[in-house]
Amino acid sequence: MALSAVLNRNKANLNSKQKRYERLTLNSEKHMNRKSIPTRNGALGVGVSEPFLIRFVLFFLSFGLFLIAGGPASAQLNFPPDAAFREDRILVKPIAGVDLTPLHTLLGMQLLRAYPDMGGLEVLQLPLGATVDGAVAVYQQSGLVQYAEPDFVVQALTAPNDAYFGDNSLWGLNNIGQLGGKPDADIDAPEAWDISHDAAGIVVAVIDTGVRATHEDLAANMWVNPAETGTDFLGRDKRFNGVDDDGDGYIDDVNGINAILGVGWEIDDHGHGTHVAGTIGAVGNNSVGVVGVAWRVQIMACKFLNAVGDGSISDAIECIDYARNKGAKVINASWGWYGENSSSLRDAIQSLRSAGVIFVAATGNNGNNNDTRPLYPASFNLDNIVAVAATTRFDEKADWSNYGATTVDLGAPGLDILSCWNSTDTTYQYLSGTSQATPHVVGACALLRSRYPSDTYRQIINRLLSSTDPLPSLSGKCVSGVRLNLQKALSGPNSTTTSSGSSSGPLVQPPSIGILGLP
Ligand SMILES: [Ca+2]
Ligand SMILES: [Ca+2]
Ligand SMILES: [Ca+2]
Ligand SMILES: [Ca+2]
Repeated sequence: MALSAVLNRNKANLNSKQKRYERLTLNSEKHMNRKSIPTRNGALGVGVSEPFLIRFVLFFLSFGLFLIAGGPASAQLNFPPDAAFREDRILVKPIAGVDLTPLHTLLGMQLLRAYPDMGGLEVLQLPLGATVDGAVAVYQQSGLVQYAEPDFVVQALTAPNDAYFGDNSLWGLNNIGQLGGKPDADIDAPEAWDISHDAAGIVVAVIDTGVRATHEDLAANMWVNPAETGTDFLGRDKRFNGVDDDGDGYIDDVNGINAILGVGWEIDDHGHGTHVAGTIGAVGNNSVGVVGVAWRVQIMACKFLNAVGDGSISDAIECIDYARNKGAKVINASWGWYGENSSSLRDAIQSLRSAGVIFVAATGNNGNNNDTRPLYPASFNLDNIVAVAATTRFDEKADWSNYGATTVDLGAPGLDILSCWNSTDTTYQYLSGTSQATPHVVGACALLRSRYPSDTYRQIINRLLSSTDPLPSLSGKCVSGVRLNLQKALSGPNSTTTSSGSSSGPLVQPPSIGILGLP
């Protein structure tokens, strides 16, 4: 019987904390004979030794107290006050070789997802009445996990926007001083496009609110899952046959997934993801709308942020896993949160290194110093993360853009960026934020990966960070003190490496100016 059921049944009969304690102890002991501990293939990894039983009684009791009291009265956990998390899930990573199944069963926890490529990371559903604090404490105290943590909530990083239409100047790509801006405060896109404007073979995952895949300036550049197209043995179109043709757990996942609902088709009910997608890769030279940094690219839409721009770590991880499995080489993460450092999200991003995936993350819109107040995932110290601040049409750091001399890599245009919008197939809108700066860098990464296919992810990132425009406004505000310059980045020599391009480099500190050799 699930622990929660045992405790809930007993709850009605208890009328004092002391009695609760005694009764719980009894109930716990009742479950502590050897026959009642489920095992499977030497499960629990430690056998049923006496010290283990004692430890088990302790955390069993601990969990029970959390269930009854409904709060973290005796918890040793100390989540930041601004850390929001889902109340129905936690994430745990077992010690290598340990099967947590018997423990899950005993506690009434349901295994929702498991990720072998992320060290066996698991997403667990709590039983009715259990608290996150209690569940995390029980797993931590079990001695069977590397960590257990809440499923924190993250948010889209768009600053308050003043939406308007009519000014079609994409100043970030080419600034000729429109609207009083500073000429050439841009990424020199037209000059770059003389060198390269297509990344048709590169899959870029937009892990966000979804993407309006039918938008006139995006449809031709949406990634299409090859295993969910064509016709099945009954002659039906695999895109709509209601069958999971490639057995990946998602029915008809043609352009991506909705990890919130666990379904294979997604819509953007917010707009943020569609906007990001347009900056990366709105179709170029098609006589409509805007133009992405890459004219041709494959945009994979992985939705985990809801209609108000909130999403959970567990759903972000599901998107990361999907993107890697489906061959994405660059990921756009225009979201984040302050507070607790999530080990599971860090593990998920680290797992991308072996597949050579670059993870580009927004740094936040509160004018904060991320060196002293980290914003994750941008602030994780992983060498496949590029953290992006926002610049203006004057080549200033946007005053609301976060910064960090050691935790932010470079700047890119992020103020008043025009791109595709989700309301109709012909709608465009201005938005501002590090969310809008990030996809400029993602588009650049896509073009770089296409132009230098034998480069490792670190070599691509080094090209990005070493061939740039130094800005006084970013000096001391980020690692490189520079703004993206697409033309310079694409002008580098061919790689001298003989590697496959998917190999990973060593885990190192974020690149320093000395390593990068600024021009
Ligand atoms: Ca220019
Ligand atoms: Ca499928
Ligand atoms: Ca199908
Ligand atoms: Ca266009």
